[in-house]
Amino acid sequence: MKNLDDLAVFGGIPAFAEELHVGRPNIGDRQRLLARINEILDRRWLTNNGPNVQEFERQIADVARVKHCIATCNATVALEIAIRALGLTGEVIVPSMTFIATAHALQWQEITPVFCDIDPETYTIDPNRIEQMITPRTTGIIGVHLWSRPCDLESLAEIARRHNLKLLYDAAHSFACSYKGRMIGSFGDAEVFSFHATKFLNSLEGGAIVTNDDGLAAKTRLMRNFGFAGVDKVTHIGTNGKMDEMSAAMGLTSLESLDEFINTNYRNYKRYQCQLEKIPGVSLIIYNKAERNNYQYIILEIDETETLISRDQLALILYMENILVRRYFYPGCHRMEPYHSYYPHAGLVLPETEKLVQRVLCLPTGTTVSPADIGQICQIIQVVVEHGREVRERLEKSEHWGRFLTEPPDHDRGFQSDLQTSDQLRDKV
Ligand code: T4K
Repeated sequence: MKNLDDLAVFGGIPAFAEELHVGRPNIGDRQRLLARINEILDRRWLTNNGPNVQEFERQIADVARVKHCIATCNATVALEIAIRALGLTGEVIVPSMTFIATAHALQWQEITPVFCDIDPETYTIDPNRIEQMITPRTTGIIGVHLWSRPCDLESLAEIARRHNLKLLYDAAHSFACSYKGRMIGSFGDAEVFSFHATKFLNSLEGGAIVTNDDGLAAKTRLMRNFGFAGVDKVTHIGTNGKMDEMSAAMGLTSLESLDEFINTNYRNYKRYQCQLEKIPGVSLIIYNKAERNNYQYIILEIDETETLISRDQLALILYMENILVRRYFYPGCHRMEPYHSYYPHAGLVLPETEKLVQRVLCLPTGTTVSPADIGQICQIIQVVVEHGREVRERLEKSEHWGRFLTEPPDHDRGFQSDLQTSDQLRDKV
């Protein structure tokens, strides 16, 4: 791609014949997976704490260097169970800059999520703003290790201790990451991982509660299985949060390729970084090289004052090229329902969140994305930014952008829409 007329948004052919997704699942050794599935079928033990789930729990606990792992059907249910097991009620302080599941897991149990702003450096919950949000109804804090970068764990622990609050971490993005040399998984009262298909290590659907607290582990185990403490004996309110054997088989197979997945993500990250660093106004979020990380999110920040085109304009251009970027986590939980109706002015106390959700774009990575793909993506970004002013002017006169503005998406799913090809996108946008 050399000039602007080659861009699909201006009538060129999309750079990719097939869509490039953010969150395309990594698949480990297919034969190993199929062998496991055959064993499951032969054994006729499909769920309810089967051998694959038990082994998966052992291995996850081992990687995270934590005493207990309770595997679940997904991370949202894991959060709900952990929240209930910790006895959270009333109000819980959470960042708005997270996937909606973090807030919903509270609201689902009629607990009010109180949205706290993020630190402008780390993009995780800002410890300096938490104390002013604590009320007599506050029972806990949920920190989110956003895009796998850890929260300020010492400060949060100190605030929780001082105010006698429970401390839970949404570590959905952070499996196999470390903080000051210690693996994520054993901080706070408990942490929750996600092994959803879009995560670098997946079990189809899946999640886990991890903790060093024996009592909490025993309680969450009961709660995951309707509260059964034995046949015909229920000792707790519970739900059905169990992981099934097929999911655990996928999880175990994925674990065998853990290093390969991380190496590929790292290679992709470095490739993006190397090609983007020469383009003014765009940068990738930085990961601390001294720590272990999974590099599963490639987060591009756009400084519109330099690029002259906005994040949304760049997103539209890339989308038209069949590069299905995402605006994670636009527009912030506080602007989604029911929270927006409950607290229409929440944005006033979330200035850093409001800024960040306008600046970031998540780019494709994982084992299905090749170095050549990354080269092409970066080249498009480079051409667009080099001609930022002209692109903006042409785009703003174009039907695509006009229609995009008159039918604005009300959240990211609306932006992504259900479109499959750039032709359909052209029709729609
Ligand atoms: N806390 C945090 C901080 C989280 O980020 C998440 C989940 C949770 C809690 C809850 O975890 P789980 O309960 O899900 O275990 C996706 C994932 O569904 C979600 O797990 C993830 N975070 C979130 C960041 O991303 P969507 O709504 O963006 O998914 P969707 O369907 O639009 O797919 C994303 C992209 O991946 C698309 O381009 C399509 C592609 N894809 C997706 C699937 C499922 C594939 O290519 N193949 C697939 O099988 O939420």
